[in-house]
Amino acid sequence: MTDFTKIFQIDSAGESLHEFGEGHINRTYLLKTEDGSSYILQEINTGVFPNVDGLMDNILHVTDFLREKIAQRGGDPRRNTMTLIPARDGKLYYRREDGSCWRLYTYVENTITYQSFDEPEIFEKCGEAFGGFLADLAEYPADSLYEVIPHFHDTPVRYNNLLKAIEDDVKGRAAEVRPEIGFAMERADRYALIMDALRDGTIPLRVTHNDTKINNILMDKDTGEGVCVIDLDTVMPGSCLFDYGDSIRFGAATAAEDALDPGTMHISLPLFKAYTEGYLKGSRGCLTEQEREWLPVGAWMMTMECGMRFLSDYLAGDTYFRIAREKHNLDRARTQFALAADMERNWDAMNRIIKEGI
Ligand code: GN1
Ligand code: MG
Repeated sequence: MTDFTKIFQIDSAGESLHEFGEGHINRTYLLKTEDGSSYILQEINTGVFPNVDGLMDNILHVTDFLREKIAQRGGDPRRNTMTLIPARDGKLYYRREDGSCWRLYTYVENTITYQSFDEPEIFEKCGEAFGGFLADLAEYPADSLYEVIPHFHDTPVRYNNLLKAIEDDVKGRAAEVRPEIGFAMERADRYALIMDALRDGTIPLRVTHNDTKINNILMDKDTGEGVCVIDLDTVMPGSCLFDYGDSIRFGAATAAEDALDPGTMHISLPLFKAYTEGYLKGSRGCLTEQEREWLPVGAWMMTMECGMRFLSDYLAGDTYFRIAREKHNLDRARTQFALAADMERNWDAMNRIIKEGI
């Protein structure tokens, strides 16, 4: 095994190294060292994140800020946010001779992550954790953040990228996905809703996480409480509707993101309700009335957007999201569109739940 003590500021040699987690972009490993400590080692996807210095500066500044906030409210800064371990040369990551970039975090012990669950109580805790993340960063100077992936949740831009991928049709796959293309096109007049509201100030620009899948929260194995929000790569200025919406997309769904049968994909209203309650509690009253009212819009928008991103990547030949099987990205796109359609069918019920929570 590589001698990690020569690369990062750790003193004990590696004992085991295993691939870890479910991310589609970076590669993640669990490193255990001889002194019994554990670390998260990640290879940063430099195709997706070409400016690694900008990315890592963001993470350092945001975690420094969070550490102070957490300490102020009596939390444990070593467990409630991520701790980077610098490389031997003092940099925040290590660039290998082959150009690959690696970073090391301490591992937060006694925690688990969920891919799915049926218990609303767990999802409510996730909502509380992501709501807390929003509230903790409410005073962070958004302008100082480097925009890691411009237009990340700009749904009209994502739609245009889809149109471009259809036009290019580099793999000759467009003919096979006509129904999916039609589904995305029929809804095109709604994609600018959130971006327009951000631009005209109807809803505020905030510092947001932007990738709030439930597997991006570490939960305490014993108490079930959310311990730490992870995967800070896409922390950028955005809307809380992105964060809330992406969690609903992933967690309030009755099937996995890549389920083979989109017919099994529905919105679970009990899970939707539980997350909403947790998010409103965790965000400690910082949401405006308009933001609260538009929470279902966020859920629908993030689901459509993610479906369009998967579909675009399928058409482009699977160059962005890591796939484990043929048509993986098409399966993902189909589940997302099925979920968005089911949200449309349950639109009144979703809105009623939000109203009751206000
Ligand atoms: C990617 O890396 P991971 O799995 O946390 C993607 C998200 C998507 C998600 C879909 C940087 O997240 O935007 O919503 O896949 N991250 C990036 O599962 O593009
Ligand atoms: Mg991610």
